[in-house]
Amino acid sequence: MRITKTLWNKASAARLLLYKRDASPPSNAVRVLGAMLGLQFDFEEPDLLQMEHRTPEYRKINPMATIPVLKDGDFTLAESHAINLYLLSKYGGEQKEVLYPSDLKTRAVIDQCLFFDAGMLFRRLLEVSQPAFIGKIDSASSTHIRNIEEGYGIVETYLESSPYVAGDRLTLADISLGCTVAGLEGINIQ
Ligand SMILES: N[C@@H](CCC(=O)N[C@@H](CS)C(=O)NCC(=O)O)C(=O)O
Repeated sequence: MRITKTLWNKASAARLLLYKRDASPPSNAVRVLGAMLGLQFDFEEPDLLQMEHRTPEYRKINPMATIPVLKDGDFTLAESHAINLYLLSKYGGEQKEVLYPSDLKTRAVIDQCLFFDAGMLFRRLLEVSQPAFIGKIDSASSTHIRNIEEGYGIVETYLESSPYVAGDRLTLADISLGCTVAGLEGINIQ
């Protein structure tokens, strides 16, 4: 049998374990990169409605009490953007230079997009999806909608000057922002 990196994660026989949910944009960003790199994950799916991510046991794994979380052997890492940077650095091979080029300014613009996603765009999605998920609200408020539209406007502005958010090629920034935008598309704004 031909052993490829889809069967064995390159340079390591350790299985990758990902704590995720299917409807979670940051979890999906990790899965998209994993698929692009041919990585295999085992999955754990904490039930967020049952607050399984707020238990003392889960907080030992991730004090932030969020998904995704990656376990690579005995190494544990939370925060999708940090996880993707780690996975790309460790398993990316030739994709490293493609998805996160070493050119200082190109990389800085990608970082700008990753921080924008973590600090602004995804937060704005969470402001609606989190209370909706636990039944506190049944529709987005005008403030939610205004904030989301402003976030979309920023993405659109980036895309006015280049085909991808951080330049001429698809990078880590498109993976994270693309998954957040896909999540925003799921919000029923009327
Ligand atoms: N910036 C974090 C955001 C993680 C996050 O907030 N994930 C959500 C699910 S999509 C979560 O764990 N929510 C649980 C909670 O906030 O209680 C990342 O990119 O990993």
